[in-house]
Amino acid sequence: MSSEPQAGPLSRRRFLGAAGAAGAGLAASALPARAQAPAPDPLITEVQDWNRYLGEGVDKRPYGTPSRFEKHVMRRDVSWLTASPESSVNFTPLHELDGIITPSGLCFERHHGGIADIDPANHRLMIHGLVEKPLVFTMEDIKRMPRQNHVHFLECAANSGMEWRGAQLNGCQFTHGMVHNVMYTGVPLKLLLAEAGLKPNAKWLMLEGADSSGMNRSLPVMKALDDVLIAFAMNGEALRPEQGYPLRAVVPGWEGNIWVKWLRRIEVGDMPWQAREETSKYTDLLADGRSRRYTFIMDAKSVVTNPSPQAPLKHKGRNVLSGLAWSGRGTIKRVDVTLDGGKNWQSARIDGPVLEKSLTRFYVDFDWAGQELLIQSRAIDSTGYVQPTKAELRKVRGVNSIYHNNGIQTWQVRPNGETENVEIA
Ligand SMILES: Nc1nc2c(c(=O)[nH]1)N[C@H]1C(S)=C(S)[C@@H](COP(=O)(O)O)O[C@H]1N2
Ligand SMILES: [Mo]
Repeated sequence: MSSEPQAGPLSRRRFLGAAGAAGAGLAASALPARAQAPAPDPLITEVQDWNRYLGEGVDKRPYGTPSRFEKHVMRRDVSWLTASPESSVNFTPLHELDGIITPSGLCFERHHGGIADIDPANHRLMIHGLVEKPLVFTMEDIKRMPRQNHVHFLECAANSGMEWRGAQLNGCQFTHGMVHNVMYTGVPLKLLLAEAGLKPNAKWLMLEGADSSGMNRSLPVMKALDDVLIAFAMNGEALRPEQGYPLRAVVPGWEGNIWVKWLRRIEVGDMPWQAREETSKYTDLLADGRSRRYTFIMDAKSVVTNPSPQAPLKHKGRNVLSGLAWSGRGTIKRVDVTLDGGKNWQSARIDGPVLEKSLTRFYVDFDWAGQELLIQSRAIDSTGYVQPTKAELRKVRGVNSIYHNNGIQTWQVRPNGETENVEIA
């Protein structure tokens, strides 16, 4: 893909767009630069194949897939990050997406033991421990209980983890792509717990997966009684196998690790379990050797997805800057954007639904004269919390950490449009 600003003959879209905008009386600065007159364009003057021949019938795509021209839109992994693809991660192509919903087939995946292949007829969820009545639910039992729909982001605590010691990976897919945003359908966990009846000393739950890693995490009962869902559907259809089919925990605003997939067991106890994933992993080793533990909530964060290293600027004049902001503590109240490394800030235009603990889409419509840009975004959430700089984070947390890096990201756009991951002091 060329990152040079486009020269050459005007495209049809460009010509019509300019004429239409002029007709609507927009300010001159909002118009793309244009040549004197459009060159003759065969895409306008000649009939194309797709306009001449019958297309495929309705019997060819019982389950639809994207256009063959969209094959570059895919999850990507970084082979040197992990020892095997079964205990690994791939990344959401954030720079190719818009709006707030992540298409199911593009949601990043994080597995500790590969994808469990579960026949829902043979799947069970057991609730036991400090309960009046231990219970075993089939999938059909769960689907006969009152259900709810909620859109939430899931962010792995290791998202941006490679960036603690400085700019590393060249693309927002890799620096920020361990996040997805999905509409879930499921049963509130508090309803399942009410059926089993919590004993008075019930304080913690242990959630366990049915995959080969049997991954487990401790969840405080208070959160379980608040907004946790036991979900069987995402984006209107059954969960994808990668996302925990047939059943997963949805723990809004909290780190992805605790969203146990292929959920098969909930044990009720009075203390946390000190599982591997909450002791050796997903804890933050501080500069003084102490370790932050049970840091469940994902603080406010944002990233400019376009332009970014995989999506350079290609045109001078009118451009759309786009990005995502989210907070595990509520909604996004405002996003500030700078194009000059923090000298000037403006409020971005938020468009689309602004939901609790959900990705939120923002835009800045701007003119580019071809100068170097240093682009940053800064999220402010409904609690008033302001996304910190990386320097501010390092002051408190040191550089031993892998997890919970919500620092401000910088992209440098060069005069030729190429865009790179950088840090500025
Ligand atoms: N059973 C089970 N649940 C799991 C995992 C796993 O390996 N096994 N990975 C966890 C981690 S670390 C994350 S970040 C999220 C990733 O969810 P996703 O694959 O839907 O993106 O699932 C969590 N739940
Ligand atoms: Mo994770």
